[in-house]
Amino acid sequence: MGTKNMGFILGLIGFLFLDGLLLCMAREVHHYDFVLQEANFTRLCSTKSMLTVNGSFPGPTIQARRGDTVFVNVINQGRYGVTIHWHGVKQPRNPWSDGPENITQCPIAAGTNFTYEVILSDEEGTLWWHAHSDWTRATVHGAIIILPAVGKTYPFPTPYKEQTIILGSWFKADVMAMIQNSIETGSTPSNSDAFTINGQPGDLYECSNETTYRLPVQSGKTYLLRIVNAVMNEEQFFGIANHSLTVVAQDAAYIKPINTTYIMITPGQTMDVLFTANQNLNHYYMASTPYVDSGIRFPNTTTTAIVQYEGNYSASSSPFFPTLPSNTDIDSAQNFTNQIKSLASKEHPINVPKNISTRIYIAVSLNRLLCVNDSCDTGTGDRQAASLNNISFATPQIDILQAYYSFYLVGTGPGNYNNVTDPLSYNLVDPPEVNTINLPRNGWAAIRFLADNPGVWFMHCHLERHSTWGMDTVFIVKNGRYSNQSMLPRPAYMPPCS
Ligand SMILES: [Cu+2]
Repeated sequence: MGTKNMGFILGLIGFLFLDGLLLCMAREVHHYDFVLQEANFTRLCSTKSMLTVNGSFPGPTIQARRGDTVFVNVINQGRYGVTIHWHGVKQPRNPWSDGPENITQCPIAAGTNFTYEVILSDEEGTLWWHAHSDWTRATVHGAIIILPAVGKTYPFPTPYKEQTIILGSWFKADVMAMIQNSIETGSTPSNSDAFTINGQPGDLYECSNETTYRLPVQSGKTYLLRIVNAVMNEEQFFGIANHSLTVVAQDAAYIKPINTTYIMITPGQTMDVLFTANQNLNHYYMASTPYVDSGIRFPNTTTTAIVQYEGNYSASSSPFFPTLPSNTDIDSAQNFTNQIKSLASKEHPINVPKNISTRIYIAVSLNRLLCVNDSCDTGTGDRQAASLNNISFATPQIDILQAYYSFYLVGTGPGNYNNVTDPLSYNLVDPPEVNTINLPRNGWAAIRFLADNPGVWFMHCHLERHSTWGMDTVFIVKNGRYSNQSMLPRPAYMPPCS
């Protein structure tokens, strides 16, 4: 090898070393204060007091870069104990800050505070945070934006602007009182009164058209929407009139771009979506409406916001409306979901387990439980329940520790799972890496993950109603052989359990 070549290689090593050094130095630490406080909000002609973070609904956005650490000091000035969960943050070796109530910690009591250490690792894109105590997440949630590391770019053309779009549920009643009553009486929790986009129901609901969320756009520019489904109980179809969407990420992992006129997004999921303002100067609705694959009664309403072109023109008297699949259109939902594949590029590789050491079969179902001694007033003598392998989870009064996992969705299909033929169709090349999936009714899904994060972690249905009824379990992952495979030490202070 000539000296010239050698010099080049040495230079390369130096460069790589420097690059690594710069990356280490670039990992930032961020601090946020989250004050849990009651605040008055008026929607649908009625006013209520509800729990918020910093008085806003949706709550504040956390912004960081890949690999950063975020400290969030939660100061509880509300009336009851609450915890906060960082949905989709893997928290390597740090289950202590994951958040689900009585799973990894006891509630942060009213009048006390607790600081979460949110450790980002390979997540990139959009995630979200939400309260994880009963149904508090209805009003206590917000986005987590994770930008590429310093010096890195998106694996798609840089958008002109970005906007977070949070889909939510609005209940006129006090959500905590409603769910307490429903648990005590065995009755089915009330349906929401509206869906919201960035906290506003939009033009199709009473008393709402003055406050409809509006997104100003410049003709010819491309926008990135970071869409979070924070709805309590319903999957959603979402679209923008006359504009096609390009989905580029899901659950803070990049995917192969999907061009579509609508998305189907499940509660808990996030999707990053590009659209270009390439239509005539006018006003266009973006809309979100439930997708329901069972025969149950659901709130059949639609929330809207307005994409509003800038410039001098007179807009149509009513904005154009998107064409979305019908609320029970299973094929459209599955067609969309089946298109999602990991980007699986050199920059963003995947690591789907190929050799499986433990197989776990879980049957997910809705059930009826007998009420003992007339303990409920459902009129039928039994109450609604939900289960995994026919066991309804009962949340303990002490904390079981939890850590966060994402997993690969390697297969899904209708009917009963066949453990001989169905694995033949698994996608082990570019399965999406997700933290929440849509499980088709009367169907199955196969997921794979490497149990490399010690702790106890909560696996549950993100339809709040089902989770309340017991469609939950915990996985316990033991420490590995070495200290770097073991849980970090317990923080000096954890909220006491009593
Ligand atoms: Cu969640």
